[in-house]
Amino acid sequence: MARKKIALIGSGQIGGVFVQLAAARELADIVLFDILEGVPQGKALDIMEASPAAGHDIHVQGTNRYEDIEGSDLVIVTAGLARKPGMSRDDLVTTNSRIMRSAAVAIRENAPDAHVIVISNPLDVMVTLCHRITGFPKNRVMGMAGILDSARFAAFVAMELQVSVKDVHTLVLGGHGDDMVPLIRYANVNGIPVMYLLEKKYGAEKAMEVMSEIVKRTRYAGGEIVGLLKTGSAFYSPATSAMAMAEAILKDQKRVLPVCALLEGEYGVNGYFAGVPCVVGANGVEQIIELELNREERTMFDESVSHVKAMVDNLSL
Ligand code: TXD
Repeated sequence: MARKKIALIGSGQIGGVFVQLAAARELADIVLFDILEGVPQGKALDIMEASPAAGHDIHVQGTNRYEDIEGSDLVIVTAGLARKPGMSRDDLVTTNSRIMRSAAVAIRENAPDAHVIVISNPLDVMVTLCHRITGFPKNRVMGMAGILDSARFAAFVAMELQVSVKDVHTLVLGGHGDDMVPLIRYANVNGIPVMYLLEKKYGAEKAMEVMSEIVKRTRYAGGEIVGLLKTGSAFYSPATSAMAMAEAILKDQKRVLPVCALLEGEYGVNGYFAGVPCVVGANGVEQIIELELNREERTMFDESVSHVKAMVDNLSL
């Protein structure tokens, strides 16, 4: 059986880390595309030259020609500007929308049967554009943000409780913005509610204060890294989060993952993308799982989605 084929549209910080992670897993042959001449070719050659030491037998090609993504099973879009200090994700919309329009047309023309994972920001808007312009069915176009945001939430919980990250499970829903919705009620350490463990450690009142700080840090985690790096945004954690989605699709893993998916009535939302728990497998977004949200969670979710709606409704196609 021929190896699967992944195309990266955008060979920058996230694209480069993703390729190394995918090569280490021998997940698929990979085509790295970028408009910068030399960058995709150089990174591809570097990964190929690492292969004897790394022990991975996959082929990685760098290109500036969209034609070379032909027949990809999976396309991952990271093309676009990243934030600089002081910028919001929304500040990227004009430039990255133009980039997404060209990328989506190229995907439609060269990889018409591919699944597409969009990473570029503002994520919820970019995945909407990609879906509209490719015309692909909703199960084959998805955005990566919820896994990253949930991982950040879990990392901060693990740091606070000093437990293994392997045992911390969290969910963040809604848009990939500062109003994202970390679900405190669902946060657990191998089934033990995080709030129970925080209350044991601090008592009820301080436990809520500690959790509020964790939620706040989760919401602003992207900006925290942009402020530290000054030259761009996070790339290890986004690339690793996208890998979970890519692997779930290419290995038909039926993972339950927070994914930016097109809602058509679920959660009371119709015709907009938002981060919700999904079953991800060979057919992409195979199922959307509807949670029972309490009043506070529903209010936060609706507020987060209304921000996405405002951005999307301002788009021309
Ligand atoms: O969780 C999430 N979804 C976010 C996504 C997490 C972190 C970063 N997020 C966004 O991903 C970020 O705000 C950016 O919009 C994208 C990519 O971030 P990255 O850090 O990889 O940016 P780079 O290093 O600038 O890489 C972008 C590449 C760069 O090599 C450009 O030359 C290329 O995109 N680029 C293009 N490629 C193809 N086609 C066009 N038109 C194009 N324009 C730029």
